[in-house]
Amino acid sequence: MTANAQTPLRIGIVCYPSPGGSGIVATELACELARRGHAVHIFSHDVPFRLDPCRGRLTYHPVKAPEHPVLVASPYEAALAGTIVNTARRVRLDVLHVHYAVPHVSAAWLAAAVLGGEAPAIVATLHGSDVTMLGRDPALRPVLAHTLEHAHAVTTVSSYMAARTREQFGLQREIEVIPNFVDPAVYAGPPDAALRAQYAAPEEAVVLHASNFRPVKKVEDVVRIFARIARRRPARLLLVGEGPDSPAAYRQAVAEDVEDRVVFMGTHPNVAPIFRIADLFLLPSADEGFGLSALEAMAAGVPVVASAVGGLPEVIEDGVSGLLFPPDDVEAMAEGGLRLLDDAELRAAVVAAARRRVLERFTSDRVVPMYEDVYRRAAGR
Ligand code: GMT
Repeated sequence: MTANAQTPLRIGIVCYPSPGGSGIVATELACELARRGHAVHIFSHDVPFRLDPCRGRLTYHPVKAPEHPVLVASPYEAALAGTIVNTARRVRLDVLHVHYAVPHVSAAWLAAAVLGGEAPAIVATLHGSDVTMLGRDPALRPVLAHTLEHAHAVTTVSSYMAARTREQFGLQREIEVIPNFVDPAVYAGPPDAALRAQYAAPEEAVVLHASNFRPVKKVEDVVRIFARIARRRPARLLLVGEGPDSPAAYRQAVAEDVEDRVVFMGTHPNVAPIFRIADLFLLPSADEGFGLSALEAMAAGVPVVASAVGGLPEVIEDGVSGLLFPPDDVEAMAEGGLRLLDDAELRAAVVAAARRRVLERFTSDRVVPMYEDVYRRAAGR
């Protein structure tokens, strides 16, 4: 039978299971692809965060690296390659899509070498610190540069990331930009008044930050900005997620004397209802490949104050669909936040523009076909 554009593909997706942006994008993509009729096989060392809603429609392959007294480091890369080989020999994958370069691109490369003529096309998507931080490591760089140069397709989540990738690895090849996406239906709808009442009194503004609390997210600045807002009007800060800087965020809240106004909510797989009850979202990061959480806020009708770094200016048009400020300028971000909270007209205009922007550029219906197109070209299907 001749394959046509509608032929379902057999797609392997490799990602991290933890609640970071790359794993979330990979998981949401896997679910969308399965919904569109493709056979999807997901490879990870644990069940990915946010996989639950579509579990029945795809196959999860756990990657377990052996432990042995001789092994000083986990042979995860080899175990991942071997798991991919074992699966591909059974189901003949058309495409293997790896999210986050380290060590997924080299594991895919190794699997393809073992599979030979049966190997799937390798598609790599680069998200952020895999290029901007790990990509700078001299021990990782040569293998990353070589495997990326020779993958069937490379995509990045913003033009900023494409430029950083070219510069970091000296790549000559084409890099396609495919942005992060959301299903707008998941974020639409009114705030849940009962949920909101659990966290804030009616007169209090709900300020939100959600991340994996890594240093690049600058959660101490989130608290600094919030404290400046809370000195001028009643407000609560909801912190969704956790990570290495959670203790620093708490210490900062104590130092600013706002710890009784800050709620550490921990990690939640279903964040949309929490986004919907917020009045302001803060993302003062030092860098962002894209800034998925800002997009989630925009989809939920929450105005965003963020730093003008990385891919964020490609997501938010400053002064139109959100407010951007130089990183570290907590005073300006607090002033911007207060304007959005206190000026109903500005707030309504920003929220409407942000929603329009999400619908015009960043919905799953627009973005997932971009990946399908890459897969078909890479696999010749
Ligand atoms: O932190 C990273 O660099 C890795 C990644 C993750 O898994 O947390 O996050 C990145 O990927 C997201 C999805 O593409 C982007 O929206 C985030 O901006 C990006 N984070 C950073 O660049 C800091």
